[in-house]
Amino acid sequence: MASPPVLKRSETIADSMPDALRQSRYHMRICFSRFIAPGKRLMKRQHIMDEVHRSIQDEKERQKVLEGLFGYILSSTQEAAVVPPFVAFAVRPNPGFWEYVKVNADDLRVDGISISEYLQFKEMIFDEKWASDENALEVDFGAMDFSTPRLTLSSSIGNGLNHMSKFMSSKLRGSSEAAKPLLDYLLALDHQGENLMINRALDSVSKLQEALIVAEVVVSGFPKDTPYQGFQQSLKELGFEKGWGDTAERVKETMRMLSESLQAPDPVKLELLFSRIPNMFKIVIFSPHGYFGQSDVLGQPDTGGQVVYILDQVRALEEELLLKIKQQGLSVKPQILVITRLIPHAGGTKCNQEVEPIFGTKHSHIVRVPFKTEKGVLPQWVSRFDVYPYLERFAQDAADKILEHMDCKPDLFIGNYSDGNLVASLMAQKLGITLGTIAHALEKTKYEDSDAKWKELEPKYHFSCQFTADMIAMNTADFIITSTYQEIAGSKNRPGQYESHVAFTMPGLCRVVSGINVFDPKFNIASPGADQSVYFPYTEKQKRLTSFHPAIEELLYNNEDNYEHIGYLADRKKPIIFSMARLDTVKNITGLTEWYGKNTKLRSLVNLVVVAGFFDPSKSNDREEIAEIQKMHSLIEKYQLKGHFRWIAAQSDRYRNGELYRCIADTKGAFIQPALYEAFGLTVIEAMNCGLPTFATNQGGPAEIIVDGVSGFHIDPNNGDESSKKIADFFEKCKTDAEYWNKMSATGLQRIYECYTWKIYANKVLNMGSVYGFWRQMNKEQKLMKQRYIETFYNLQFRNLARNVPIPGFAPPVQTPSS
Ligand code: UDP
Ligand code: LCN
Repeated sequence: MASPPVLKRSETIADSMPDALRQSRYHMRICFSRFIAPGKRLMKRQHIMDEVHRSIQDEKERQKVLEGLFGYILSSTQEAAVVPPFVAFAVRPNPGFWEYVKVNADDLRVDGISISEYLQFKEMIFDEKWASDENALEVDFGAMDFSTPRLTLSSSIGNGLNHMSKFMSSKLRGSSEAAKPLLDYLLALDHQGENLMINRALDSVSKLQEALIVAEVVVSGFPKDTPYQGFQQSLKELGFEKGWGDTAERVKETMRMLSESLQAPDPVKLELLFSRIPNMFKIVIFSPHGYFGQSDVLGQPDTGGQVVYILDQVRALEEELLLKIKQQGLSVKPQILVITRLIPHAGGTKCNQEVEPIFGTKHSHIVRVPFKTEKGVLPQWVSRFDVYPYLERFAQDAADKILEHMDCKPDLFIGNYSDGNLVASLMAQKLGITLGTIAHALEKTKYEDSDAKWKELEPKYHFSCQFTADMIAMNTADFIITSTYQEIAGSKNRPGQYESHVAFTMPGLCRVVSGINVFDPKFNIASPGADQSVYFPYTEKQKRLTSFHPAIEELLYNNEDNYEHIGYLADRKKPIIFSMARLDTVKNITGLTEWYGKNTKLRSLVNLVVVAGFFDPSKSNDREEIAEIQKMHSLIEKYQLKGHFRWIAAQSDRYRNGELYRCIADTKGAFIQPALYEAFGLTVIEAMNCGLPTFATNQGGPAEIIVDGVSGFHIDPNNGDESSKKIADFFEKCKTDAEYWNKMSATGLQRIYECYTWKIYANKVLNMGSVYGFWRQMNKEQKLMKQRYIETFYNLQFRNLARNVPIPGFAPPVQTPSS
């Protein structure tokens, strides 16, 4: 078979496209006149391909064109803005790499164009007047990034820490002068006014180097396991303070790492050194919107995996901090605060309580701060899309609370989601603290053309605020934590969530020619895990939470409808296919219900059980959820699902949920995650941890978690027939091959243990805090300049947008199902 055409490295699309068009000029003329015939429009790849099919009806001819260079260019095209006689293409040959060209449909002339020109073509479709306004606001964060190193390979994206260490070591190499930033950094280390590692006696690189040689000799004279106190005094006389290690062996190792880094820094040693430096004791994590709580909140609108993630993250970070501090030979107590919103009308949850210790930790708390308006404290829950007017005031109030709870400035801020990232950015700028951000999901990619059509969507989603907040946070962040590669740079065919912020336009508001650069080494993949004390394999019989079995039996098989479940399973011998999610459109629980309803073979093989939302639309105050509830009821009727299908209301007890996954595994069933798009998908790893074979969407994170056919299966949410067939085929195969189910269960677990645990995560994130904290200081000047640009953007753009989001009237208390 002939290999598919690829561009030579030196060739641009603009160079190669004229040849590609020339190869089949006759057909190209027809194609391009079809492209432009309906007038101005935005075409996605599929539309373009459809038009090519219609233009070249002879299959052989079409095949020839599509297998050639033109076919390759089209298959790499994400979209095309048609403004007759021009068709402007946005081509993405590889993750992170984009090129823009325009073709004149009349004479097939090709010209390379800039991002800005391409975006103007696009704007012509949505807002012609604005597109031709010479003074339309262009946003260019890239213009400030002149000294930041960049990765060059798609495959290196997300591996920023590694690259940063290389870059830093090259900067520190060569002379005492070059190594001075490291000395200054160490001299500034302290805990509550007490020096750590070194004191002012060692105020030059040469003094430090000489003292290290002597100190190593001193420490070598002690047995390896001698505690630090055994030789503390001798080191103090040389200018050394606590923080090097808890035993003679560890102190010696750390000293050697520093000596080597001062002599000739190498990235691996430098990264290791930074993983040992005592620079991290207090962390503040921001997640304003909520319900954010530890019980009775999951399944509420907007309260899903983010809360699970943060609570598990806190436990993992605290554990890792305790270990590190012990190994540093210090007796400092770490502290982690999660700052969220206090909701007076908390519907029976603890979200109206100001301070709550976090279960499973010794030193970590949730601290709640209310949203204040001119009329006073906002009493009710508001959707995450509507939180923007409250955030500035929230950031100020939260800063006071943090300083009240911590007796000194924190060492690291971590933001979560657009609102938390914005608040953390404002505070990090003000207090000069290292900032890591996490998106969980960037909304931009969830809604097609959410940028170009922002005006239409604005009343419902306020994307103008959200995308502006996202850009402010991405550019303020010292490092960005993502759960998967695809979150940053997508896959071969689909741009990543961050990548979609590289260049975009919101006609009438701003044209972003450089929002973020996915080759920036601030991007790091650190995937979360699932709490393995809750989600463990169904085979671990002695650990199984059998006390839940009667309740789970009731939940699955009781024939009466009640407030917790509707529908019933007539044949309980069949395996169960199971799904659990918030009842958002994007979770596509209604899609799964429909696939099941339509596929008679699947219905004959398995029962369907879903845990999602409520049954009564009047109980929900979330726009999307209400529509989904109504759709579920109509599907149950349409496909006569009673007897095969059980709909269980949102479940908030994670221990019971863990056992529920395992009970589904007992039926030799499977977990199905059918989302139209899923940023990561915690339920996928929960199910896999329980040993449940898993089918998950190929749109987003799960495509990376699961290796299709090896550790689970991918399903296409946009092709229900194919997906339901794939599930039915699996169960059919299990009938003839008794071992197949066990094999898929075991390979899923293996994948989890190799890649998705909280221990791996916590270690990586603390190392990021340490390395990027140092880089922040080395790169002070550039950081400051960019900061001024961000501040201007915040003041002139974001504040006005946030003011336009309506503040609701104060509502009376609401009852949630759990209250
Ligand atoms: N969850 C739950 N009860 C429900 C629905 C979901 O406890 O009724 C939990 C689920 O176990 C998982 C989280 O909420 O821990 C959902 O996370 P995921 O990443 O799958 O989706 P998100 O809701 O964050 O979009
Ligand atoms: C938000 C989402 O949408 C999920 O995909 C993630 O798993 C969750 O947050 C935790 O990061």
